[in-house]
Amino acid sequence: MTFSPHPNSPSASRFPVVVVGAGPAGLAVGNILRAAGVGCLVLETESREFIEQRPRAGVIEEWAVRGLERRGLAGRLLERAERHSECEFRFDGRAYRFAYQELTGQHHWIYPQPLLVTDLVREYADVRGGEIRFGVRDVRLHDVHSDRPAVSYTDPATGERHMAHCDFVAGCDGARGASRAALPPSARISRHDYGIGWLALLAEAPPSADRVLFGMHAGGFAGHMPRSPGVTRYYLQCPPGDDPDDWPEDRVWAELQQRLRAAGRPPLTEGRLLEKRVLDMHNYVVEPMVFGRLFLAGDAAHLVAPIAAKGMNLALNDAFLLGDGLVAYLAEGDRTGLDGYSAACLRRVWDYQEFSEWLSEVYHGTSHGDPFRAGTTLARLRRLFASPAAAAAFAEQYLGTAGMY
Ligand code: RFL
Repeated sequence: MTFSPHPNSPSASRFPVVVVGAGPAGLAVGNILRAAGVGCLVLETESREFIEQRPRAGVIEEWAVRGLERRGLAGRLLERAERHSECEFRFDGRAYRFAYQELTGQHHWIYPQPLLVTDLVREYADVRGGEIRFGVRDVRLHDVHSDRPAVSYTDPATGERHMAHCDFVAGCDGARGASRAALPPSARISRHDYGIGWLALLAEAPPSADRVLFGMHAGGFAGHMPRSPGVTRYYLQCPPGDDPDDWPEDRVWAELQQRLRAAGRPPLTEGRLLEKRVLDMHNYVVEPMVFGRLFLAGDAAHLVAPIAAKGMNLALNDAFLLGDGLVAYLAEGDRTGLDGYSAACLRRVWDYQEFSEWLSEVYHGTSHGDPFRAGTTLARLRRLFASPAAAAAFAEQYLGTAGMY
């Protein structure tokens, strides 16, 4: 390992790697580094309590679960997560089960993101002894194009400014972090806006089915995602920028009941709404994902609207590749993983973006008032249930099992 000497200043420190952001990506990278004995510092703007409760994702693909397991990070997940084998499409007043596990041999694992983050923080900080600072302010990246990059931040308790020198910066601070702000003009950012909003809801209500439900309805898409025995995530398509206050509980449940109604299925079990926010559905991809000594991972590099439940899975894929690549280089001088990092991540990123776009048309194509789009959307749906080849292709993309990654 090659480390530069400690800078001669009381408020400066030196780590082989500084990880910016303690979401799934940053914490997975930190854990991989600590397991190999590589020193690192994780910087996070929020408090530990906040990140351990922030509700978001819930669906983890089986390859990602196995990736966590191989790195000793899935103990509680394997004990507590539910496994799903099928999902259900509802359209034209009927329900159509889609048994993806029979087609791929793999499951979706249902484990709320705050539980995964809680597990990863505990393992990193309390078990593997990793350094982490919560609540830091004014995080700034410096000299990432030199071989002596650094990250500065303000300590929330003292107000003192610190400089952490390092060999590499892992930019894992999501869509609005300091890493994205530090990108050079050469970064290409490709964007796609669906022009659609989703009202994202968390309900204190048991799931109404033991599977994910997708409702395609002339009034708009609706989704049902089990999260735990007492909590269910729901989505309702709405105009982008809609005000959540225009969606009182009565209106929410009336729309959900209507859009997810299907012959032979009971009405949804209703409950108090714990979260209600409007997401404007858009995507972006930053290319490449490496700028000098700054390696982006997760939402900092690519945002994928939660249409196909892919964002956290991509964040974990990046983290595995980056963590392993950094360990190989810092411990053995092998640069192969770091050199191929961006291209390897982007293969899965673009494939998942394409699938999300395809699925978005399935979800939303019947609700635009355009009979042509509604016709082609229904043709896609019917094909899934009539053609074994189409079903196999869908299952492979939905579970992320393609061999090409
Ligand atoms: P995160 O989770 O945003 O973590 C970034 C962390 O960085 C901190 N931060 C900073 N730290 C230091 N300095 C700064 N300047 C900083 N600025 C920010 C933040 O506080 C945060 O702690 O990014 P990461 O690790 O890349 O993980 C990405 C996932 O969080 C995201 O892709 C998923 O939540 C997307 N997503 C889903 N993905 C799935 O794979 N399956 C799902 O079922 C799924 N459901 C969802 C979702 C996202 C949703 N929302 C809220 C958009 C459902 C929803 C409703």
